[in-house]
Amino acid sequence: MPAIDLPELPAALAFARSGKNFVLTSHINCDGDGVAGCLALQTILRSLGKEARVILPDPPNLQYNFLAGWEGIETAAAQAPERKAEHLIVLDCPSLTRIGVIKEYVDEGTRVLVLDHHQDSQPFGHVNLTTTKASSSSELVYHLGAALGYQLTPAVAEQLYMGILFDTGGFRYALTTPVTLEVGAQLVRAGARLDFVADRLFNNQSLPVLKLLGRALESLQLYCGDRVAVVHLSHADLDGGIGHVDVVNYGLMVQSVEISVALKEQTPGQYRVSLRSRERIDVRAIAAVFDGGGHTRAAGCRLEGSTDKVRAQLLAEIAKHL
Ligand SMILES: [Mn+2]
Repeated sequence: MPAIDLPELPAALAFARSGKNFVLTSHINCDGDGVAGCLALQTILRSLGKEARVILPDPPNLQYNFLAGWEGIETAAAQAPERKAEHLIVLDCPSLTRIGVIKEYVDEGTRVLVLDHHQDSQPFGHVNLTTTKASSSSELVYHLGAALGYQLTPAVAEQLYMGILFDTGGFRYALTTPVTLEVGAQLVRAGARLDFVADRLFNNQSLPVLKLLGRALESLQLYCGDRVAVVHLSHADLDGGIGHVDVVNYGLMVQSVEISVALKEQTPGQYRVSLRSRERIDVRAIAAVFDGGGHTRAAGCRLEGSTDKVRAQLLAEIAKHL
């Protein structure tokens, strides 16, 4: 059985076994790893006779709607819930501030378990199953489930496989380890359909989103001696409910580019910034300057101002890291 060193695994097992009612959640703007990991862990806990609800701070991207259990996902209401959580499990979230309105479910009686693999992860739980050696939170759920003696079903194997595929970009990014590949193999043995999941995850755009990607590529410009690519989508581009389009990775397709930046104007004058790098450059350190975070090769932050100002601020910081 593939395994990694997780010092708090015994405490996490005790947490799972001793609790009765669980709330599972992830960070705001939850990604494929968080959604898939929550759904898999929900089934694992239910197999132990526990009550487990997946309650996310905001509605997840419809891109993952092929996952088993999708229709049971709840979104937190803005107002305080009737009942606080007894046992809260937070997946894929480096700090308590990033659970958004889920904080309303926490009081002094709430026991918190954190499963996370971010470099800047803060141990904010009573128990913290955190390591940078796991590809994804879904991989951590695999290890936790295996240690609990859970027998994988095809549906859960497929959820975990999708979470891992999402975070590793199809087993391509550096956070993929030999253990990640072994876990992937176990999940396929247990019934995850690898071609189906890859197709649903990566060939799952609407025509408007694909056209938006075209506009993003059209905006691509190179800076710093062609070593930095910047794409930009204005609020007008993003308006109309299109919301999610993953454009930042395309900048790295340009041979000379070492850092790719995507600027998405979520609301007028407010930018969500994504950063990606090839080997060598730590974009998390760049994002951290602007109160963001993430991983060495993939990070993000938020900035305010005009496009020119935001771009200039970022390029000034990036230049220090080239
Ligand atoms: Mn993750």
